[in-house]
Amino acid sequence: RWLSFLSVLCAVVSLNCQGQTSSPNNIVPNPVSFTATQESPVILNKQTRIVADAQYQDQAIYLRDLLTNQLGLTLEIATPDTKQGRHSKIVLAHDTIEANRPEMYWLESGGTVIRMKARDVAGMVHGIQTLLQLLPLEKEKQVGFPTVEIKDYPRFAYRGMHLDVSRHIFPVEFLKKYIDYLAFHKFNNFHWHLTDDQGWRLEIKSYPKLTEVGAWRNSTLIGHFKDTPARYDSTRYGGFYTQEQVQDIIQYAAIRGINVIPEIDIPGHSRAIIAAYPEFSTKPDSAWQVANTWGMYNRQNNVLAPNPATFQFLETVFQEVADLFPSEYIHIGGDECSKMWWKADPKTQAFMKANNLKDEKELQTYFIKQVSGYLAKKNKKVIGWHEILEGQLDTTAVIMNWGGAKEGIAAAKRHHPVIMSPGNPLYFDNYQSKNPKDSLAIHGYNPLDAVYNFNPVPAELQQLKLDKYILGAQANVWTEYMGNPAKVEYMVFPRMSGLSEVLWTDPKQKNFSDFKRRVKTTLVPRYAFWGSAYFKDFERWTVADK
Ligand code: TNX
Repeated sequence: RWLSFLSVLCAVVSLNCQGQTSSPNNIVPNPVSFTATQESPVILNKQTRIVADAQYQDQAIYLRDLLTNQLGLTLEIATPDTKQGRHSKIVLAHDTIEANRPEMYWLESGGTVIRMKARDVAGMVHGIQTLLQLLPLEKEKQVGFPTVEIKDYPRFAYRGMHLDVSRHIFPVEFLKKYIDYLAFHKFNNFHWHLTDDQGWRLEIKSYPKLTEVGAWRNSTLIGHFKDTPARYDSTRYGGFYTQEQVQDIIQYAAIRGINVIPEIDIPGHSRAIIAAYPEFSTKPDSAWQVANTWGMYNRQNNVLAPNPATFQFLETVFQEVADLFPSEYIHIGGDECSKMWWKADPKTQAFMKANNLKDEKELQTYFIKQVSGYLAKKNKKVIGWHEILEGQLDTTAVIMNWGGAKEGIAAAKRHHPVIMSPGNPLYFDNYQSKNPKDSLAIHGYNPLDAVYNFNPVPAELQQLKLDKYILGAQANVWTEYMGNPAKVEYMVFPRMSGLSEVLWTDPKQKNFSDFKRRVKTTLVPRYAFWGSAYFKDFERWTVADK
């Protein structure tokens, strides 16, 4: 049946079928249900119109621009009440009855119509991605779109990709490209790691020195190769995003169905803050510099001191952040807070005593609770790295476990929602090959099959019927050794494509060798079309390689 479908398709769009395999479903991530019929395809040409309901006008423009880019056809956009002619149509319909789940879309095509139905923007955007994957990557005057029926929705509600812009900063244009990558792969959250020891990257109007001072360091990474150890020179490096740029990015993402979650990492990882405002540190008289090297920075002070000025600062900053970002969740970091500086500081010890905090873990929890309180006043909830559970928090706090699965399991047992992001296999800063000449990366080995075969729901939680606490998963892209956009792309492709299927597709419909086939038919040509770098040797390296 597939073969005869393909031959009809090929007869009409003879050029476009070259190189296709015998399966008509080349879509990544694999949809819930896909049926193709033998009817003749819908012909798209420059008369074709995009007919969009009021809710989807922005997505109509988004689709038009993508079609222009991909096919060289710029279609007119109409609303359903404008008089329709005999031209073919791509219909973007708002529908809550058939599209009865969040982020769901139906895509049906036949005769002269391609119709997509969705109840929300994200669902419509997902439909658009599928539609584009069913079209060739060539400039054509006329193309045939196969007659299909696709009903599709995600396995997990949270599907995230993170990007660290502190260790290296990337231009706004690249952040938009990154958001396009997320949209293509049907992710719905961009976790933007905006602050760390090596640079504060977000304009804060009430504390201008955060960017005047905190955004700059005196070291630049040179060399990206494993066989040449990382070297630095002492040129000034840095930069930041203005609030205007941030708003532009948020809006760009929203049109693409993506929520932007900012992370302001406290009370550790705060060296850039104390370089700008030493009064918030346990050693206010020291001249701290923004960190010039990587690592946990244990031995050098990077923690906030619990004094009134610090809490005033945190309240003001988090309120400004809450006003800027529409996201329901704000990430407050909370990872790797070194306790030694609190232990060594008499003022901190006095503060702990006065507030009945028996140890430094309780002080850390105190920080998290204060900040959660400031955010609650702005109707925001918090996400934090798993260390925030070293104390008792109320269960609205979402936990991102970066160690192993075990911290995620522990959090779910305490009835916290969990976003699984264990280092193994979801740290995309780790190596994807054992090739000694591979580009420089950090510690572990997370090849494509490890990512593809990852199950965000541990069996133990399933048995305990606690799996409902798993919201989804996220891969993290720490950029110590990613000094430019091409290196980021090299590290995320095709692993991010693999993760998209983990998060979207029913496990019963997953198959690694078929996935690799689709990477070749669908993704490799697109990586090239986008001008993106990627790791080409993904079939060679697997977890079995020692
Ligand atoms: C640990 S994971 C960190 C980051 C580093 C990363 C390198 C986490 C929450 N903190 O600061 O960039 O390791 O893999």
